[in-house]
Amino acid sequence: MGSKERYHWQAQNVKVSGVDDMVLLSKINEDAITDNLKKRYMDDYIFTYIGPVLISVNPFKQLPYFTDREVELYQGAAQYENPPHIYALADNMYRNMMIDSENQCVIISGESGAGKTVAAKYIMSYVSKVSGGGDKVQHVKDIILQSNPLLEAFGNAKTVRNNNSSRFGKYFEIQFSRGGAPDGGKISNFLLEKSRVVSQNPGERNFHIYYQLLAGASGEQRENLGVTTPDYYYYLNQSGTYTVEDVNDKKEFSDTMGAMSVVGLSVEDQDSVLQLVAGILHLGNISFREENNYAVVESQDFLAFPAFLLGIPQDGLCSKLTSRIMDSKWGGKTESISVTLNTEQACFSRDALSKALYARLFDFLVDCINKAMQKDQEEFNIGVLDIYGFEIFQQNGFEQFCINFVNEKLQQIFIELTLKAEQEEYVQEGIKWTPIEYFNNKVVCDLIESKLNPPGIMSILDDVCATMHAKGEGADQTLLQKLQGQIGSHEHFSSWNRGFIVHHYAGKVSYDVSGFCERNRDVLFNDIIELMQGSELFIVSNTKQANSLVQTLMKCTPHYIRCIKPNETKKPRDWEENRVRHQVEYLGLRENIRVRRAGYAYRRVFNKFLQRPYPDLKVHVPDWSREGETGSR
Ligand code: AD9
Ligand code: MG
Repeated sequence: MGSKERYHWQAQNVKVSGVDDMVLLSKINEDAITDNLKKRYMDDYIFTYIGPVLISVNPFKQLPYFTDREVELYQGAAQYENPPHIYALADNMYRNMMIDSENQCVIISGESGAGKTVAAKYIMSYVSKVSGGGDKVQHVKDIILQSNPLLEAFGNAKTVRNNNSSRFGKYFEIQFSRGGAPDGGKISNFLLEKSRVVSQNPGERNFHIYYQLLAGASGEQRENLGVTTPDYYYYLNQSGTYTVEDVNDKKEFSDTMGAMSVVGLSVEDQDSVLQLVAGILHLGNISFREENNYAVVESQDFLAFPAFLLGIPQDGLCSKLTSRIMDSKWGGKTESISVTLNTEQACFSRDALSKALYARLFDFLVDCINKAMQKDQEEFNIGVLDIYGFEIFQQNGFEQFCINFVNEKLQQIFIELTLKAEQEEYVQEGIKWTPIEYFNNKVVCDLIESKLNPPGIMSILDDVCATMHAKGEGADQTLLQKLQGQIGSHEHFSSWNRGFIVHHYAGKVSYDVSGFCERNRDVLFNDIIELMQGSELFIVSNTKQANSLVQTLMKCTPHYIRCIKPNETKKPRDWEENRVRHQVEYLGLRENIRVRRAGYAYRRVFNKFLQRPYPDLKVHVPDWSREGETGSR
């Protein structure tokens, strides 16, 4: 594809202002960067580079340049030949993998609603379009693409910030044969926001699947599963929000069921999945009343149906929800005794069961998809990391803390590999170099995850959970005191009356400490586990896996997409200057440009350079004379 083709494409579709690569900006400051992004955005052009890093601004509308014509245009083209595009990045990953025989990954970051999941899907569909075929490969491609609607149904939800917010993290590896055909895949999922199963804040919904089932179930399903309107269910009626603008839950239900078939779930499995979904809803409607300080199930009528759906005996469910087996030491011997619960504890154990069941269900679906894409021997892969974005709500709890921590870690990888490593490389090579200052958020990562001296927030939390049997207020208050005592003077930490504040790379977040201990332990009592093992469906799993994720990413050649959210209204062409500038700042784009610009625009490890044919390599020399602030070369 040559310049003629490019001209043709631009003439057809878009006229784009600003510079394609912000390394070329004449001034490098937040205003100039924001302004450049704005000009392009107002021309309906959402992509801009900083060297190899792709910046993408959420357009909140479908744009015309994602057709097969663009797929063709970007295939095999060099980066500078065409306007910046996510297809160019995807193509680059694919070609790198084939030519260098190296695994690639793309880390997509940005706050909630910035467009990460949409970007991930574009990458997957591009790769699927440009790679080889054959029936078996086509089958794998179908699974890869259909896994998206399936996992979104069970793992995404409407939040106040995003109508289709991912409430789990996902690393999707597309595996390729030596010939470059995608013939396998593997999904790793982590940190599903389980608490959403049992409660949601105002304006938010539970996971999509619930509303899909309620809107789309057939007459027979409605009867078998006890399906009625959402306001009937405690697990759906707490937030008062049942619908999402422009979303047809009924149609989505049929898409979800179609996706289940594609990934190979038998009709029986599909029925079990829906039975479990409905079972959890009905479990939530079991309420308790207090009798002589003990919880009793309010109405036996509400027990029978969930017990039936979950495939467990009704009396067993009743006694496990209202009592607990505890070990007690007596005269040197340990005995198990049954302790009756109060209503608060009974609700807690009901909700713990629901969350565990849902998490197990989610893992089951991921396992099914993985089995369907499994191959014997792995050759190369391209990994796509799509997680939930950094979030600041009015009230932030343990879930936000975990989510923001994972984002903090991703920012750290970005810094390590693009800002720190690049600069160190220049120093090593003996190139004259004026260091560029940037905020290294390792200090915040340490504040959260350090094991000792001083211990981080996670360690202190684990410690409190391990030593305190009390739950609720007591344990959380102890946690707060210990945090103040041990890390109270840390520059990125402070406390307030209900919790603590972390000065994250993306802003200060006040966390409400209540519920931290309970959620961290996320206990499901042994006797409930036993009960559920009597049923066919379950086991419990899932913990925090941020660090093993980082190790996986570090083994690949990384690529980055930095997504920017231009407004909170979710409307097209709405540009909130201050919001964008804030993201430009905390994403470190200015530092990124400066490091990039002061260095070489194009470099590869020398022996790889020799191995690789470069028919179209032209060295790109920016006009250094225009700007003096970026260090000398
Ligand atoms: V979260 O952290 O999972 O809450 P994401 O994943 O960053 O968030 P998402 O990709 O879900 O955000 O984008 C939010 C919404 O913005 C989408 O549902 C689309 O309506 C809209 N969007 C995002 N990117 C594009 C795009 N390239 N073209 C059109 C887009 N619409
Ligand atoms: Mg998402």
